[in-house]
Amino acid sequence: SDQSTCRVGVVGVPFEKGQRNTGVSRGPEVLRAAGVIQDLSSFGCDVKDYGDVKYEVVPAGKQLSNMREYDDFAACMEKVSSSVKQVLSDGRLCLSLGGDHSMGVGTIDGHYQAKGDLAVLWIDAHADINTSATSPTGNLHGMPVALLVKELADYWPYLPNMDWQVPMLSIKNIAYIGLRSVDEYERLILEKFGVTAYAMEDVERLGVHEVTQRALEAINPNGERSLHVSFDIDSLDPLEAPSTGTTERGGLSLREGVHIMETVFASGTLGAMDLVEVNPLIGSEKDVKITVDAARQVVRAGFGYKRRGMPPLLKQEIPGY
Ligand code: Z70
Ligand code: MN
Ligand code: MN
Ligand code: MN
Repeated sequence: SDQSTCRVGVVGVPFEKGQRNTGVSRGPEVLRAAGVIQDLSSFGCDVKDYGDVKYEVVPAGKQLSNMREYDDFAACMEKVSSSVKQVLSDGRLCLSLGGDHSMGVGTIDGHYQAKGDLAVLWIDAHADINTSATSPTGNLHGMPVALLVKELADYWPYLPNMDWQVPMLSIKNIAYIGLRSVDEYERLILEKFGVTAYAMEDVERLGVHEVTQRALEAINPNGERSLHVSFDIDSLDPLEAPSTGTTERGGLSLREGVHIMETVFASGTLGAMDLVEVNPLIGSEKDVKITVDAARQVVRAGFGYKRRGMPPLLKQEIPGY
């Protein structure tokens, strides 16, 4: 069976300086403690934990306007990129556990370096496509997509300590699912470039299966590109994932999130997945458990777990007496 060919490398990114809430940096630790890795091995994946990314800051020597904590971001994402590239070069799929969504710059850069031209599925309540000139907050977790796409390269100032990162994605090869909180200039960018974007009303109109199929068809019609799925837990409704920094009501159900990832797995194109923005310091103990359980279900669906059940790994005979 193809179960034995499921090889995964896990990278933890305990980075939270792309936004203002303390606690997201503890995402990797709580996701591991809850059993994300055992979840995958329980149905046959060969999982290797590459540990958490560490970095040392090199001050850029000048202040970049409206990019909070830029020095830490630039230093950390260079390391994230190398780790993801290493996992993929070792012949594994890469699961990156965040951490805030600014880490998408590192994970997608590393994926590109290992696999070349990519398709990106960005599952999020937010578009994360502000530049430093359009961002209303200066928070870097609202900017990763704008840093990655070629079409917006000319809208950035020179970014010191980011020479390792060259905008490489074609904006045509990105699709969004789950949008419901998009800033004005983000909307302008999405329209100007005709970005494939399925907002919540599209999920309502078409259903989650059709939306996912159309998104994958738009960004990877022949399935020849390696697929990067960046899953922001705030894409889910706050009833399903309360422990995150920027909740937006009216989101995806957990079932819809799982269905998206099952459809992704079935496409056979997944190269790497990010699971980001789980913050165990937000909400009650129960809120954290609900959120972490939701994250685990979404992740295992992406790597091949079936809700209908999985056959036993070892003995393929029905035991008798
Ligand atoms: C807003 C900004 C954002 C995540 C919030 C919010 C962005 N558009 N991203 N939560 N994951 O600050 O740019
Ligand atoms: Mn996000
Ligand atoms: Mn978000
Ligand atoms: Mn086709």
